[in-house]
Amino acid sequence: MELKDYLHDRSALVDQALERWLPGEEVLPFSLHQSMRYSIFAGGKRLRPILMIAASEAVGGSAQQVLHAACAMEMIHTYSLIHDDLPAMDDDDFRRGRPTNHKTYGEATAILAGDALLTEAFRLLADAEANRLIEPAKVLKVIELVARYAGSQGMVGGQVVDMESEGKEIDFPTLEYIHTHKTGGLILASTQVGALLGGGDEEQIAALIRFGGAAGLAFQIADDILDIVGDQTELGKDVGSDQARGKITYPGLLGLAEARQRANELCDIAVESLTPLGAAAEPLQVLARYIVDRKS
Ligand code: GRG
Repeated sequence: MELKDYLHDRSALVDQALERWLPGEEVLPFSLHQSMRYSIFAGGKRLRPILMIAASEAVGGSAQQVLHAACAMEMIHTYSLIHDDLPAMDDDDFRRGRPTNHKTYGEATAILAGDALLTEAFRLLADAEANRLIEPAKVLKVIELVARYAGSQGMVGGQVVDMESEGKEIDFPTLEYIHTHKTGGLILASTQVGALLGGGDEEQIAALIRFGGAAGLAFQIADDILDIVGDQTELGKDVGSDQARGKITYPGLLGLAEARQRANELCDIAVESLTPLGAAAEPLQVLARYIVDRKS
């Protein structure tokens, strides 16, 4: 399987669907929809929706079965990036290779664009037309799952512990809590929802939960490493920001070599967990490697 083609084809599908589901710039209020679209179409990797599609395909489902949920996940991810970049949080000037949302539209509109993306995501997860072939109980389960992984005991919770830990000595369990919640949550949600909506059985869903957990943590360790050794232009955002903010990271606690080793071990765990899925899970194997080897 050629990773470049796979990423290109699946992200084109996601982009077309986002284009269809997000209100256009000509819809009132213009500035809000421009701001939402500015960040959504700024060239993100679409990793979470692609993982969701790959998880669905790995259990014998299709991309079409999960496309609305995949777009919802990208909207939630993009809202988190817009809010994370705000002056009250990381105060970043660049994201996805362009000025951050608040630098372009102002702080108030950026806050509201994030709010609207989060709300629109849940509208889409509940959309009657998008869910017409899915049993109502499964639709509710997906909504509940995504809310849990994104909320106070998921991504938002991880962000709060991350903020409160800045400039402090934190222990390994706290660091792992931050990583698995702040970043790992949406990645795990993506593979779990992909497995559910793709029609996976219990064993297949359990395999994709294990995969998502390991891949999510590996993703954040790789992100910590890129913040030290990555290229600012390739990344499309500032580097060195973790150290500047006094954030404890995997390489900060373990050193670069051991952090790399841990990311590779997690990648192996993720790949091993795919065994029950057979050849249909090949794209997920390749994606797990990409998560730790990526340059952006
Ligand atoms: C503000 C509620 C709230 C949460 C913020 C995820 C998060 C929590 C903040 C993002 C800060 C950050 C840079 C975390 C590192 C991991 C991460 C999510 C990186 C960006 O994800 P990519 O690399 O980005 O998938 P693209 O732009 O490719 O989609």
